[in-house]
Amino acid sequence: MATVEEGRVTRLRPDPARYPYGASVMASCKRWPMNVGALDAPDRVNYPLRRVGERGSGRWERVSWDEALDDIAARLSALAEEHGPATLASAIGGPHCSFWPLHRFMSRFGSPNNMGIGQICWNPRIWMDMVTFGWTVEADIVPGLTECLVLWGTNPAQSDNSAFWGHIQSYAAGEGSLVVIDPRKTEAAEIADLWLPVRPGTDAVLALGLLNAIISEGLCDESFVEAWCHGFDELARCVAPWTPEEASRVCGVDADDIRRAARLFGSARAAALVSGRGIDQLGRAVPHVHRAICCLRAITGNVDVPGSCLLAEAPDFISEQAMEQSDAMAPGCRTASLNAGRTPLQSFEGYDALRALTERHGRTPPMRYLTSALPDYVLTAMETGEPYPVRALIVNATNPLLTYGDSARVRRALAGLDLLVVLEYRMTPTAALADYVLPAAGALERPVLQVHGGVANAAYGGPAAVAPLYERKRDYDVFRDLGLRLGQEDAWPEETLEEAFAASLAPTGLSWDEFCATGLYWPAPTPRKHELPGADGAPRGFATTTGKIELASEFLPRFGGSRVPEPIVVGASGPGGRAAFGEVAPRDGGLPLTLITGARRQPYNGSMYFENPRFRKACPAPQATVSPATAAVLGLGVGDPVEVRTAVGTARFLLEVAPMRDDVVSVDYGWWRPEEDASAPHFGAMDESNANHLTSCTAEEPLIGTWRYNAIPCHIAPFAGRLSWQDDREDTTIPRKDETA
Ligand SMILES: Nc1nc2c(c(=O)[nH]1)N[C@H]1C(S)=C(S)[C@@H](COP(=O)(O)OP(=O)(O)OC[C@H]3O[C@@H](n4cnc5c(=O)[nH]c(N)nc54)[C@H](O)[C@@H]3O)O[C@H]1N2
Ligand SMILES: Nc1nc2c(c(=O)[nH]1)N[C@H]1C(S)=C(S)[C@@H](COP(=O)(O)OP(=O)(O)OC[C@H]3O[C@@H](n4cnc5c(=O)[nH]c(N)nc54)[C@H](O)[C@@H]3O)O[C@H]1N2
Ligand SMILES: [Mo]
Repeated sequence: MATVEEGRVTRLRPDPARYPYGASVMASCKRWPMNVGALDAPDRVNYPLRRVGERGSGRWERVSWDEALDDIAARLSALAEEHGPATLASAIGGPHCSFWPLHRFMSRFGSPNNMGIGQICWNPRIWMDMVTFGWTVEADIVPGLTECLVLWGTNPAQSDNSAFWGHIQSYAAGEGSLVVIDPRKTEAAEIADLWLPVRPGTDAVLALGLLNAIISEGLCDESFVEAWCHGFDELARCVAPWTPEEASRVCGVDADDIRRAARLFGSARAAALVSGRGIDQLGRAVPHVHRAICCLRAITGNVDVPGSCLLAEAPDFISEQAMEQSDAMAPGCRTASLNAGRTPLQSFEGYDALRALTERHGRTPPMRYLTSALPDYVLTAMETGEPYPVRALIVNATNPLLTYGDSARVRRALAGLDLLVVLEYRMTPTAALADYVLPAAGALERPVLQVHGGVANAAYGGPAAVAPLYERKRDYDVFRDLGLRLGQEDAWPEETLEEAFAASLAPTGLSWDEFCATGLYWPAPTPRKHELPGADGAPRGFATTTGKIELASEFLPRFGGSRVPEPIVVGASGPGGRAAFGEVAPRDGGLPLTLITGARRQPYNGSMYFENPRFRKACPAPQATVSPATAAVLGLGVGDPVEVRTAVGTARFLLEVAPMRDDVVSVDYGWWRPEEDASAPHFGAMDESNANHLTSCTAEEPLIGTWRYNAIPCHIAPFAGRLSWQDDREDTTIPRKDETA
């Protein structure tokens, strides 16, 4: 609830009448109050800026929007003339805004080259859920009804410290059991009944072990399997070798604990499971882990049942897929796809095949996400001109120099472009390389309608509090204005974002104002939809090839995938082990460990909010976390500087000690210094502690292309020098070595 005086927001309060409200969440959340200050922060970009010096030199001139957009449109036309429209790529990141305006622009311009981070966040689960169940499922955690909850590779205490984490805490305080699968003893693991400290990258084997135990102990829901599952015998055969003892040898979890987890999950009347990016970022193992999780749900009868998980409903509003206008793609768009023939699922072929199934139940998958181009391929096209040159890039709401894999590669590729346009709030290292930095309107300056990628009948949002300040623009207006300059008149009928949102909500019968009154549209999903009568009066089943849940997939083999989940292990723990990622030479006093990156930590988000002095005081330095035993072997204590090296590069952190596996180091991601010069060669100090100097974005998984941010062989050693963060230390609260237990 914003108080607006003379066009400025002077005060913000939580609004108990609107979603999402929770008194204790609002009291503990550090982020919402900062929005007032962020609106007028001195480092916000307020006017379109055009590069005048050399690329990255940090020399800019202020230009008008007309000058900027006229020139960008002219240069895009010329580049498209020379190389074809696919020479333009776009980059997005986390769901900071609605991405359909950018994607509509790209579809109409004629380029399929929208890069995202979907292949390591969201897509793998969406793909495997859809392939197995005919659509996505969401956990339905109901205290009193849900008897077992598994959190797998997710730590909502830090990543979703909203009503959701509160909900999990109250669930855990009740009768239901909580199982946490994570190499770190997270806050969630602390309150769990059972913590399975899995060796990073071995989750597929752990899942097969759980399936084995459930089947061999007779914990399957036999009537559900009989009626609704396809390929049970085949699944049973493939999990047979993976007794808890066998699985234990690979995944490092005690065999008895695997059995206990299987019993908790398998004997619960209703069991729910939530997975996170811990298992989305495992390269080649990813589809197998997700498929095995789908099978766990299915053979225990925990699909589309209250208290377990519910299949999402088709949206009543106009889906994101339609808002993107991806069916109206300019000719040539599809054939130019860099994914074609390389990542057969994450491609138009895979998408069309999936859609043919789901549309039988009236559901259209989000095309732009499930066909988005692999950063690896787009960067290669930038670097080498193969298979054709990608010469221009529009970056919207992402900071790829810090958040995409292999930052040095990303920086080189972006620095070599003919045209780089960045829509941003502030001068990030990515923006510093641009030809144009365009000032984006932020949270209070634009209406919001978030629709979860369009895979559910759920939307939340609300009105803008104020019109954009200075010359900032909403991204809808930027892409519309650019589109109109490039002959896209028929693509942009609504003049404003509010009108576009109103049009998309129209089929629900709600006006924009009616929606804004509560900020939430979420009719409760109907359970057991497979039992509803289909066209012929018989139960309609699931929208898969066989009409059943596919434990053995009839779909994936069409794209070179396996029918049943396989025991794929990646990283240091996998076959070929450390050599698979290149040899990392040991150094004096150091240790070879398995690296995981980016475990979430409040109050930051990705590469955001480091400009906030209060946050920096509370959390002043990027940390590398190891177990107490590992710290002892290294002879190091809390706050000591360490250097982490992989086959890709080096980054430095201060040591943190916490309960976790001894063979793992977990490093923070996103760190840079917004208070320093973001331009070359300093780039806001992004080279000192950047987790993505340690990762690669090489497409690894053959169906979707998922790369790896976890389970990476690395070497950690004491660092003899001083880190810049230590100079911040005087006025900070980070504990020193002498204060450690
Ligand atoms: N504060 C904060 N919140 C955020 C974000 C942020 O940057 N900061 N980012 C947002 C985004 S983009 C996302 S996608 C979500 C992600 O939200 P979550 O999915 O909850 O991600 P994390 O909190 O990082 O939890 C991932 C967990 O996986 C574990 N893990 C690492 N490797 C493995 C492995 O091989 N196997 C298993 N089983 N576990 C492993 C890590 O130890 C970590 O605890 O968070 C969102 N919320
Ligand atoms: N090593 C490692 N790397 C990771 C991850 C990891 O766990 N480990 N996680 C990955 C995951 S899951 C994700 S989703 C990505 C996140 O990657 P990004 O989305 O790139 O991460 P952010 O730092 O949150 O970048 C957001 C940028 O967009 C700007 N911004 C925010 N909101 C808006 C807006 O509305 N409009 C505009 N124009 N700009 C805006 C911010 O100022 C900021 O610079 O990172 C990925 N990278
Ligand atoms: Mo993400």
